[in-house]
Amino acid sequence: MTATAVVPHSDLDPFSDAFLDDPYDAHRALRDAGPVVYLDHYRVWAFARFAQVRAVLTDPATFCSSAGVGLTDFRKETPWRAPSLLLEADQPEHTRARHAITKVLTPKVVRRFRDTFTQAAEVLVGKLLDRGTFDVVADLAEAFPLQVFPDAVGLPPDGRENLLPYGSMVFNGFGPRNHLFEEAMAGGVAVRDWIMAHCEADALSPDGVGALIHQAAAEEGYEPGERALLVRSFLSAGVDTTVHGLGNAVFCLATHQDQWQALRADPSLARAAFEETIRFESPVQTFFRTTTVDVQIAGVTLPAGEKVLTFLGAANRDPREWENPDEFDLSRRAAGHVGFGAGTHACVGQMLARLEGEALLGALARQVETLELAGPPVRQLSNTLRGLQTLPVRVG
Ligand code: 4MI
Repeated sequence: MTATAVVPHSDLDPFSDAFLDDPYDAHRALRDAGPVVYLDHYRVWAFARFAQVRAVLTDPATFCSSAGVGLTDFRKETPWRAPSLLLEADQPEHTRARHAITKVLTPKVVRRFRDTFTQAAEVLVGKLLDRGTFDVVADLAEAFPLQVFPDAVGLPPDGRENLLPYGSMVFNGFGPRNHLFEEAMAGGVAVRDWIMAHCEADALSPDGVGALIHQAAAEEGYEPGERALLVRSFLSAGVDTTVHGLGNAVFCLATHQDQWQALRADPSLARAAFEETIRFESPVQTFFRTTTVDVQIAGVTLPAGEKVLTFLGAANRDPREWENPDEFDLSRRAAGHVGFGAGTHACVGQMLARLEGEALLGALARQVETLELAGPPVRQLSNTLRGLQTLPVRVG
């Protein structure tokens, strides 16, 4: 029998507004339907249980990335931008790109940013405390990464407003051509041009991470155009993801006052709070892979050349793996979640992301006594990312 005959089917649309707005009931339904589910809407195989998501991510030879990690199959359709040398590549090309980047993102370089990030976070939180009420998304979750990350990369001060619209194109671009995809891409030519121009060595300050990438990539034998594409990975992956992670973290804390009190009592829990946020409200909800061969998984054979969809956010709340998964709990061991992926493609910037989270949540814990919602949070829908558009709070 063919796999489509034995695998449970679902008519859920994981890229519909309703699903993206509140995915957790649908995640449970997908997990409970079986270890692998066929999504009739997109004709793809879906994995929502932790064990299978992890198995897919840690077998890149079988579940490849070079056909794209969105719905678009690069073997059949032209992608909206040149494929990433890092994200949308397999061995050996991926290994080479990854090596150029890990050569730069050493523990030493990451340590260099600790003081800068911490100080910037303390200053920003101090200003917001003076204001009393503010929008967490614009004034904190966007403002902070938009300052420290482009500084770290070595981008000039002008034009940074292009980073978030570009991120929106990247992350909505992984989904189907629905209204979110079209809206993100509309009028994006100027944004793309700015991004590509600022991946070039002459646009980057000589002491930043971008310049180091150019250097490391040159040593690996990459041509100038390819070196710029490696910098593009930073500008694609480094802003929207952390914006959503930081916004989600403050949202979780403001809506779980016991956990906020625990963090205030012990600001050294800031790192744990960020990690638990990545598990509980995973900023990157989904990624696709493509089967390279007929593959046996959970007792069925999936054909070669097909898209499979991994639900990272659902895996991170799978009760088969986690105790009380729907509880936001700083004291749990959240390590091992797949919010940063897993295996060879696991987030290469995760140490920088954690540093941003630790700096910002630490500053809040040290300076703020009361944190409460000052209005209804509004969700920002994205084909890939989970996060908020606005989050009004009052602090004291
Ligand atoms: C996981 S988010 C992400 C990672 C890498 C790239 C984009 C987004 C890229 O362009 O390499």
